[in-house]
Amino acid sequence: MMFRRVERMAACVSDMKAKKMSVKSLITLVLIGLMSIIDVVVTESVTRPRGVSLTNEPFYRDSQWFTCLDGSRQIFKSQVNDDYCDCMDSSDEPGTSACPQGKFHCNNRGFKPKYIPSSRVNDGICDCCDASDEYKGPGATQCSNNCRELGRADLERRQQEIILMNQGFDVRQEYIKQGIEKKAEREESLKKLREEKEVADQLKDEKERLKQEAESPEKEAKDAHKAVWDAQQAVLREERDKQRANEAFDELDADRNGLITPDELADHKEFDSDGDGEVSEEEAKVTPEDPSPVPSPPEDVNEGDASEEDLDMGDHGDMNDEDEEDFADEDDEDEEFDDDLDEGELMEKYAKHRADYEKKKEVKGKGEDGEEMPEYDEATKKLIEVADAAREEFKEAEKQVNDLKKSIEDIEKLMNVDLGPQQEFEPLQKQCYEYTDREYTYKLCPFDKTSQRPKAGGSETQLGNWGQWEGPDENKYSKMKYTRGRNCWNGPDRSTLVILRCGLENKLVSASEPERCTYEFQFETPSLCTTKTDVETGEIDSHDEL
Ligand code: MAN
Repeated sequence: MMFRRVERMAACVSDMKAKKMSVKSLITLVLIGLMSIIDVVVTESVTRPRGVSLTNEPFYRDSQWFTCLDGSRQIFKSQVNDDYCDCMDSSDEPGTSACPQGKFHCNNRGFKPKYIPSSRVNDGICDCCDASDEYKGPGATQCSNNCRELGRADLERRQQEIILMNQGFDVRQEYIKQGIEKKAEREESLKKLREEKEVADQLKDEKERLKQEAESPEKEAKDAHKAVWDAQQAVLREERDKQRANEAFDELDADRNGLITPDELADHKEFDSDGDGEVSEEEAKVTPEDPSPVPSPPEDVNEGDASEEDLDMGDHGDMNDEDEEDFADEDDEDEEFDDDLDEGELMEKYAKHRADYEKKKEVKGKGEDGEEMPEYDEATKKLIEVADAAREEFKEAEKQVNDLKKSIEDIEKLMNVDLGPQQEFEPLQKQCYEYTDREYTYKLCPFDKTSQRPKAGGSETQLGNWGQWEGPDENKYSKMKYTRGRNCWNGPDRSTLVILRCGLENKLVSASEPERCTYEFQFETPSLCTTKTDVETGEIDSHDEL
C-alpha cells in the first residue's frame, strides 16, 4: 500500500513538472505526499487515538498507561477517549467533546491539518475537511472528505500567485532598467544645467556691472532735473502759503479793518482753545502775520461769492478728472460735510481734506499748482533709455539664473530620494494611486504625500509627507513612512505607514486608521517582486535581497 502511494506521488510530481509548476508548489506537494506516507506508516503500524496529531502520537503509544500531557496524572490507556474528562489539561479526550478545553486535531490529509475546539466534535457541523470531527450523529453521514479538492484548489491558487510573482519580477526588471536610465539622464541634465548656470552667473554679473554703469549718469541727470523743479516748487509753496493765510484772515476780518475782533470770531469755535464755549479776547488774538490757528480756505471759496454749497467736497477744487477718480473711493469713507456744521467746523474739515489732497498730489509727483514735473531734457531721456535697456538685460540675465537654479534644485530634490538599491521604485515617483472605502478616497503619491478626501465632498486632508523607508533591516523597502501630515485636533500630526508587497500592478489595495489619525495603507507593486521561480527546473533562479 505504501509503495502504491509513493508511485502515485512520483507520477503526480512528474505530471506537475510537465505542467511547468513552480518549486514552491512542488515542495508543497512533496510535503503533502511525505505526510501521507508517514501518516500511512504510523496509522498502519501504530494505533493513533482519534483527534491526536502526528507530533503528539508518541505520548499515546503505551498500550497500558497514559500520562496526562501536563504530567499531572497517570490513567489507564482505556480511559483515553472514553468520553470522560480525567486530565486537567483535557489531553485524555483528544477525540471527544468531553473536556471543555480540549482540542481536536483534524489530519485533513491532502490539505492543511488543523486543530478545532473539541466542543465541535460531533456537533453536526463539518469542521474538518476529512470529516473526522463528525463520526457519530447526523454529521457522520452528512460530512464527507473534500480535503483533496481543497488541496488542489489551494495548490492552483498558489501556482497562480507564483505565476503573477514571476510576471511581476519581469516588470521589476523593466523598472530597474527605467530607473537606471532615468538616474543617468538626471545626472546628465544636472551636469549640463550646472554648466549653463555657471555661464549664466557670469553673464548676470556682467549685466549687473553694465546696469550700474548706466544708472550712475542717469541718476545724476535725474537728480539735477529734480533739484531745479524742487527749487521752483519751494518758491511757489511759499507764495501760496502767504496767499492762503491772507485769504483766511480776510474771511474772518468781516469789516475789513485789518483786525479780527472777538465779535468776528465769536462764531468760530475752533479758536475756543480752552473749550469754555466762548472765544475770549486772548484766544482771538490773531493777525495776518500770525494766522496759524486759521485754516486755509479753499481757493474756490475765495474766488467770487463762495457759498457753503461750494464747499461740498464732491467737487475737489482744482483736481482734474483723473484726480477725482483716484480719490473718489475715499470720499465714500469721509464723513459727509453736512449743512448743519458751523463755519469753523467746516473750515477745519476742509483744511484736513485739503491737506490730504496736497499730500496725495505730492505722491502723484505733482507740483504746487498741480502741474506735473516737466519732462526730462533729451540728454537725460537718452540716459534713461540706456539705463532702462541695461536694467531689462540684467533682469533677463537674472531670470535665467533663477530659472536654472530652480531646475537644478528640482532635479536634486528628485535625486535625493532613495528609489531603491537598483532604482526599482523610480516609476512610482510622480504618480498617485487611490483607494476608496465607505467614507473616504485615500491617495498615495509615493515619495511625496498621502491624503484623504471625504466621498461626500469637502477638502483634502494631508495624512503625511514623504519621510523614509521604514521596513526592518533585512527588508527595508517593504514599508514607507509618511509623517508631518495635518495636525489632528487634540492629537498628533497625522501620519501614514504604507506596507508594500509584490503585485503585478501598482495598486493601493486598502487603507485603514488603526489609531486615530494614524493611517495604514497596503500597496502592491512589481517593484517588490524580488524572486523568480524557474518553471523548467522548479528552482528559484533570481533573488534580490533588498
Ligand atoms: C477627520 C479624518 C479622520 C480622523 C478625524 C480626527 O475626520 O481625518 O480620519 O480620525 O478627522 O478628528
